[in-house]
Amino acid sequence: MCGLLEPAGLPAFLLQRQRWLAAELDRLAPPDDRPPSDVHRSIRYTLLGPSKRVRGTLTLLAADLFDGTRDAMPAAAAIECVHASSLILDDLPSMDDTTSRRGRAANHIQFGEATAILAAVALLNLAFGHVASAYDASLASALVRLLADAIGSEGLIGGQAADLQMPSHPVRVSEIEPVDRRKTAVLFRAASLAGAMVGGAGEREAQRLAEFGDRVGLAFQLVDDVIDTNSEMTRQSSGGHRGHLASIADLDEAMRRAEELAQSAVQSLNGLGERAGRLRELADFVVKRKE
Ligand code: GRG
Repeated sequence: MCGLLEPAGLPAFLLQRQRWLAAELDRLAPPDDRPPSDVHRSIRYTLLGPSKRVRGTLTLLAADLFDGTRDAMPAAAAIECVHASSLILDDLPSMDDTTSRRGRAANHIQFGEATAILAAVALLNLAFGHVASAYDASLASALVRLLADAIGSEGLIGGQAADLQMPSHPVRVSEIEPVDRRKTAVLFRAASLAGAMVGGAGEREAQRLAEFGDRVGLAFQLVDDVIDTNSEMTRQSSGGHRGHLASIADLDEAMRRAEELAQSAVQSLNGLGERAGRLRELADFVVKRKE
């Protein structure tokens, strides 16, 4: 069954959507005992592992703003598949070279590098296949395009390529921000926009939600960089080291910027009505989280 990460202070409606999403992912992932069972175990290990599932939740909350009749769950699950794929690839020895993730062995440590790579590619196929079969042709093709652009060389792949070129010394927020935008904010933007598209948002509403996703995603990654920099400093002071990892020179500056981005994300929700309150709470959670 699915792992849930329930950080302190997570509002009940977020927890509820995390649970729905976890159940959908459990149904979507091929069973462990179906061949090739090593690849299926590897897929399930990361897709159903302990996660906040914040991106898929964002898709569900964005769709909730509208009175559309289409179910946003397949789009949200596809976004989570892309996220899981990116985590597996990110940890590989040729990338961040990380041996642990979410408090346990990284996927390639648990299953070997070849299986981890196959699982990561299979997760992308799962994402595309799922949206292609869940929606009518026109929405499915728009969502496939959205995912392809988000993953591509101007999205996650481009962000990761830039991340690998980052200097090993601590950097200013202005240096890390363009990398963080592609590496992380692009998928948050796609998650929010996918919800708008499934919900049946108009062009201006969709634009507002895309902006919300972009800003909240960048804030999320900056907070992540601060958490990582803090834990790397603790690790180094006790003689450890965690592979390639960009770190932040001025943690206060990064937190100020994250808070500013979260506020401006909330401003992009102006005009979207009462139900946008949940997205405001999500933005608040993103900057206050400690893990
Ligand atoms: C082809 C999909 C694909 C990617 C290739 C490897 C890569 C390019 C990109 C890596 C992008 C990446 C892993 C960015 C880090 C984003 C990040 C902050 C991850 C942690 O997110 P959480 O905290 O994770 O939401 P949980 O564990 O809660 O699911």
